[in-house]
Amino acid sequence: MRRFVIVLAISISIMAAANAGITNGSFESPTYGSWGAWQQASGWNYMDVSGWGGGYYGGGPAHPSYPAAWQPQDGSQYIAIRSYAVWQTTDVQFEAGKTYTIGVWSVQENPRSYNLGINIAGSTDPLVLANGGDAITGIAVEPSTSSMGYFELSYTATAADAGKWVQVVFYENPNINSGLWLDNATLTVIPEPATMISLLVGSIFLARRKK
Ligand SMILES: [Ca+2]
Repeated sequence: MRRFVIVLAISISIMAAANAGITNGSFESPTYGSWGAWQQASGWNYMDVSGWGGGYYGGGPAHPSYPAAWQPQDGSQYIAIRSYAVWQTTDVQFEAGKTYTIGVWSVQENPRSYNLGINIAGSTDPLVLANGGDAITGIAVEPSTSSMGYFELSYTATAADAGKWVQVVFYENPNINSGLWLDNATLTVIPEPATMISLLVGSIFLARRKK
């Protein structure tokens, strides 16, 4: 039984691989000595979504004048955006039937609804972001102003998505224009139910054989 539990635990961890494919999801690289405007996190692309050039982004350890609630959730660094999007193409390609969950931690400057946008996009070209119109799915949520909270968006790929590169996008709604802090972005991939069942059956079989 103990062996079965161990094998089962390993199987489950293989089934749900957190952070698969996201580069620098915790915004820890490069290491900055202090918070700075226009400091970028490696692996991420920054895009002005305001259309009026009045946005902002920054990154690094928490600014000394930020309140206690606005601190990194994971590690020692995080980023801020206002009227900007940050996005990246992961090294994961969609497979039909698998479910893709993007998670991120966020806190915002002012209480504004629909301020944090999370999109999942898919490109046939790993170097190009499908623009907003090509987002496969998206949500907009309202982070707390008093503490970092976790938000996520899930999507199950169809046959039409298969082979496209999974792209993750976070943006601050340019019609709202209130600062957002972000940390600890993750991508979790869950196989379709049939695959999960066969993995479970395989685990049971292995555990029995080893008795
Ligand atoms: Ca971090």
